[in-house]
Amino acid sequence: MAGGPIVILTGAGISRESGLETFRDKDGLWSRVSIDEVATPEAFARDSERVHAFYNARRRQLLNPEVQPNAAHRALAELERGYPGDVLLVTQNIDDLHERGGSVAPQHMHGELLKARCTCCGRTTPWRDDLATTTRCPACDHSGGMRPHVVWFGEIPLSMERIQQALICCELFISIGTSGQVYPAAGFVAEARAAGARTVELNLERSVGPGLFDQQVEGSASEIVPAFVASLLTVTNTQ
Ligand code: BJW
Repeated sequence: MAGGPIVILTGAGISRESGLETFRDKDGLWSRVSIDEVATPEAFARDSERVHAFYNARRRQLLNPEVQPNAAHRALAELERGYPGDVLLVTQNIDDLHERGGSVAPQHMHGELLKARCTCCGRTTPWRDDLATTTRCPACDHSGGMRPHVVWFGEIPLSMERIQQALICCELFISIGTSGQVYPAAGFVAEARAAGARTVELNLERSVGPGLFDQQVEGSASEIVPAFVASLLTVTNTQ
C-alpha cells in the first residue's frame, strides 16, 4: 500500500508495560472488581462514592511519575508523523499515554481519566485531583454532579461518527492490545474487512482465530509494535 488511510485501534494491552493494568487478563482489574459495582451508570447512581474511589485510585496511579509511555506508544506517534497518508488512532484507553508518547489527536472512544464531566451543565473539565460526591463544577458551581469523563457499559462511546467514516474508507486496520470483547470496538475489524481493508492484529496472544485478521503477530506491544511500524514505513516510503 502506498499511503492509503489507516485506522489503528488500541486497548489496555498497549499500556500494560507502562505499569497500567488490563481488564480481562488473569490479574486484570475485572478479576478484583465487579463491573456492576464500578462501570455502569446504575452503579454510579447507587453508590457514587464507590465509583469515585475506583477512578480516583486509577487517576493517582496514572499520575505516578513511574507510569510513562512505552516504545509502542512512541512508535505509533512516529507512524503518524512519517506516514504519507491519513492515520486515525482510536483508543479504548482512558489514560493519556498516547498523547504523552507524541500522538496528536487520539480518539478516546471510552473517555479520558484526566477529565471530569458535570451531569448538571454537561461541561467537561480537565481534572487531575480526586473527585467526590461534593465536588463543585468549575463551570456552573453546582455540587454533586461531577463524574469521571468515561464511557460505562450501556453508554454510547464517543466520536463514533468519525470512527465509522474512517473504517469504511481505510485500507489498513491495525488492532493492538485489545481482547476484542467489548462492542462496538470489537466489531471494527469486521467492518474494516467488509470495506476491503487489510486487517492486522498485534497482541500478546491472538484474540480470535484466523478469519477476521489477515495477519496476527504475537508478542509484547513494546517489541512488536515498533517492529511493525518500522517495516510499514520502510515499505511505504520505498514505493
Ligand atoms: C497485551 C499485553 C502486552 C496484555 N502487549 N498485548 C451483547 C452482545 C453485544 C454487545 C453487548 C451485549 N450486551 C451489551 C452489549 C454492549 C456492551 C458490550 O460490549 N458488552 C460486552 C461485554 C458483551 N457495550 C457497551 O455497553 C458500550 N456501549 C454501547 O454498545 O453503546 C451502544 C452504541 C454503540 C455504538 C453506537 C451507538 C450505540 C460501552 C462500552 C464501555 C466499556 N467501558 C470500559 C470501562 C470504562 C473505561 C475504564 O474504566 O477504563 O472500557 S470496560 C473496559 O473494557 C474498558 C476498556 O476500554 C474495554 C476494552 O478492554 P480491552 O482494552 O480490550 O482490555 P482487555 O483487558 O479486555 O484486553 C487486554 C488485551 O491486551 C488482551 O488481549 C491481552 O492479551 C493483551 N495484552 N498485555 C500486548 N504487554
